[in-house]
Amino acid sequence: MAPKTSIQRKLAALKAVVEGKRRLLIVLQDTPDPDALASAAALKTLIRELTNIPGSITHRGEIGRAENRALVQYLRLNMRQCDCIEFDRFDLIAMVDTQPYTGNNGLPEHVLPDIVIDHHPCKRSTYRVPFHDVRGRYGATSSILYEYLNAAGIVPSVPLATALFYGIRSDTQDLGRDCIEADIRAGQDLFVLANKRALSEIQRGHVRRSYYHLLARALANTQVYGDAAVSNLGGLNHADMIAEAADLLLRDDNISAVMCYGVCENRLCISLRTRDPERRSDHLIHRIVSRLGTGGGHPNYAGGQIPLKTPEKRQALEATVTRRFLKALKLDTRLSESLLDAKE
Ligand SMILES: [Mn+2]
Repeated sequence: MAPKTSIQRKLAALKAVVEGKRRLLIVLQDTPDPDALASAAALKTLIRELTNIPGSITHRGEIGRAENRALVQYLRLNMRQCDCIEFDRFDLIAMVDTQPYTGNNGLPEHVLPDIVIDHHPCKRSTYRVPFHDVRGRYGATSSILYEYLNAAGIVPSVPLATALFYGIRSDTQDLGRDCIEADIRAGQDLFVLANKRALSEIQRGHVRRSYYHLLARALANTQVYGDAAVSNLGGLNHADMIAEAADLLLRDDNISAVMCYGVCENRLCISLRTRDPERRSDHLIHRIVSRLGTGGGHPNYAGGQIPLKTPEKRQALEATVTRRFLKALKLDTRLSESLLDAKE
C-alpha cells in the first residue's frame, strides 16, 4: 500500500474525532465573510459524507454585506444566532476560519471545540482542541477544506464549488493578496466546477438603501494623514461595512495604510488594510488593541474589537486607537486633512 500523504493522515484523524458523534455545530466568526460561509458549508458536507450526521451553523451579529447575504441564500444555509443555541445539546463542535476565545466569535468560554480548521495564526488555546489544522500561510480556509474534500474523494456540488471559489477569491482579492500556491491550485480546480453566472451575481449582490448612507458617512468622515487614512463610521447595525470601507479606501493612489472603525453591539470594531510589507496589518492591530481588546489577521488585512463598557468611553477610545495607529506608522497625528477636501 502506498504511504499515506499528510492530508490523508489528517482526514483519518478527523474521522476518528467525528466517529460516534450525533450532532454537529459549526461556529463562525461574528458577521462571517464568504470564506467562513463556504468553509462551513464544506465541513458540513464533509462530515455528512463521512458519518451521515446533520450539522447546524451558528454565528453572532447580523450579516449585512451584500455578497455575504447573497452567498447565504445561494447555499441555502440555515444560519442560527449564537445566543439561541444550547451548546450542550451538540456533541461535536467545530470552528472554521476562526479559533476559540479570540473575541470575534460567540463560542462560550466553557466550551472547548472538537475541531478547528483555520488560516489565522495559531492561538495557544487551539493546541488543546482534539483536532486542529491551522495553516497560517494559506490565503483562505476554503482552500484547506477543498483539500479535505479532495482527499475524501468528494466532488463538491456546483453551489459548494462556487462558494469555495468565491471564498478563496474574496479572502485573497482574486488570488493577489496573502496567498500561496495551494490557494491557486484549489482556486483553479474550483473555478472549473463553479457556476460563473452565480459568481457574478454574488459579487454584485443587491444592497439596502442604508448602504449608500453608510458609504457617504464613511467617506465624509475620512481623515488623511500623509499616506494613511482613518475613517470613523459611527454606530452601525452590522460591522461588515467597516471592512468594505477599508478595502475601498486602500484603492486610493496615495494611501497605503487604512484604519476604519465603528461601534457595533457595544464594541468598537476595527478593520486595518496595508499594502507595504514593512507595515504588517497583523502586527499593527496588536499594537492598536493592546490591553483593550482582541485582534488578529494577515500581513495585508486584519481586524480587532474592543468592548465598550460605557458609551461615554467611546470618544476617548476612538482617539486612543487613532493615536496608536498613527504612532505605529510614525505619522503626525496633528497633520490631517479631510479626504473629500483634499486636493486631487
Ligand atoms: Mn478567511
